[in-house]
Amino acid sequence: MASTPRDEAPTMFPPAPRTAQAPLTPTPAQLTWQRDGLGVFFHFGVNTFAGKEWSDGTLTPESFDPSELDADEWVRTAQELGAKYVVVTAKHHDGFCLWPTATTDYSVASSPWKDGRGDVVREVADACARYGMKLGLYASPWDRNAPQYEDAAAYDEFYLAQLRELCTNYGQLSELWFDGAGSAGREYDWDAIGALAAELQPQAMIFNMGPATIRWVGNEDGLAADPVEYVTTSTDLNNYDDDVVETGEAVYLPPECDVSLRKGWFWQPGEEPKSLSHLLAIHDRSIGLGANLLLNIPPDRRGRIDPADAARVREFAAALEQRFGSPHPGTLTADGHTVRVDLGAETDVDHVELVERLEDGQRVTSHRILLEDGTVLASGATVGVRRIHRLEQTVRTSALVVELSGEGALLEAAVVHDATGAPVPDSTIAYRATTERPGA
Ligand code: FUL
Repeated sequence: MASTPRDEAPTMFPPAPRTAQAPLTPTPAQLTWQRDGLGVFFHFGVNTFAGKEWSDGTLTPESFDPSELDADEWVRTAQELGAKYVVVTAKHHDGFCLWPTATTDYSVASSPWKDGRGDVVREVADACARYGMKLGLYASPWDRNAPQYEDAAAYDEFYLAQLRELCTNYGQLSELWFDGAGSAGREYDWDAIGALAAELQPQAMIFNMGPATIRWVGNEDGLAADPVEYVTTSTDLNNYDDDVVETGEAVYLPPECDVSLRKGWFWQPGEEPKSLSHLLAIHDRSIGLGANLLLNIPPDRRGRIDPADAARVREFAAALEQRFGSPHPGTLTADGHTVRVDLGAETDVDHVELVERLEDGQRVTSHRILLEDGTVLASGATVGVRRIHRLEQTVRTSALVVELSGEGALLEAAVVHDATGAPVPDSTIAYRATTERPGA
């Protein structure tokens, strides 16, 4: 995997080797993406109409016919949850394209939807523009419809042409989502793909493959491992194989946790959204640990958000608002690795959120939060772009002390919350997403 210089748009050139004493630093675009924190995934395509998670490229385009597709509703739902970006499955493994591509007939142009004149990617891009939402696109490298897939050179050319359309026609993209599923053992022309992305979408994050700038967290449960480290030398390829992609050298590659609101990625009749307490736990163990969260809310066969999902998302948004909607920022005074957080007045505190200064790299290796009398309220390892501690009990205080370890460790902010009466996360999530390959 190639990587990018830290302070410019991604290019094809790997950075100079770094030493352990000089932590890798994020590009401004990586930092912006990390600060955005929350995204919403939309899995939609021929699978939606067949009740399938994967299909093999033989489902007829005739089946794709959403009766009331409402991209504004998709994006509004994401916005109401506080998401800053959305990612749409422009092409899933089946190869069906949600935009009228010139590269294949296997697309919306061959469907009855809008008499073949529709473009789902355009509708979502336009809705994003209306709502001030950033747009990311998922385009599966594994393509089970393309006849040229077995011919690597021919497929590379075909896939590049698809990516060129997507990177040219839909405005600025925040993320190109390269799913490694089905691609174990297959090499694509990442040099050319990276060059295309650098030329046409230099600000877009590259998810997990090729010249990646962000990585997959390694599971589809939406849960990051603690500590969340941004510098790594490897990333897992996909949910179904054990393949690990070695980066060859240490790279700054922050993780994104993807998880579906429902059991499956595509809308299926009879599935239910996850419980509120489960979603809150996912929030705390992704965003709360300094990773990004990409929550999938799959549109149904009408092209609308299922009412049960919409209701659960509203509950989730309301609970997050109750927990974190009235932040109380502290004033920081640092003395070496000890930071005093002045709250200005006696305040009820049951959550503490720390923000590390990351421009010079992730430096904090461990931290503790204390009262001024030395009582330890919380402790942990990394802080990163945000670290949220839910305290065992509410304390009333006008100041906190944060002790940091790590060379050059600095806090940018400390914010406290009083979430009295708010719904609480499930601390014992039993659910794990399947790692079985879905049948086609
Ligand atoms: C997986 C894919 O195989 C699923 O269908 C889904 O797209 C998920 C986000 O990635 O590995």
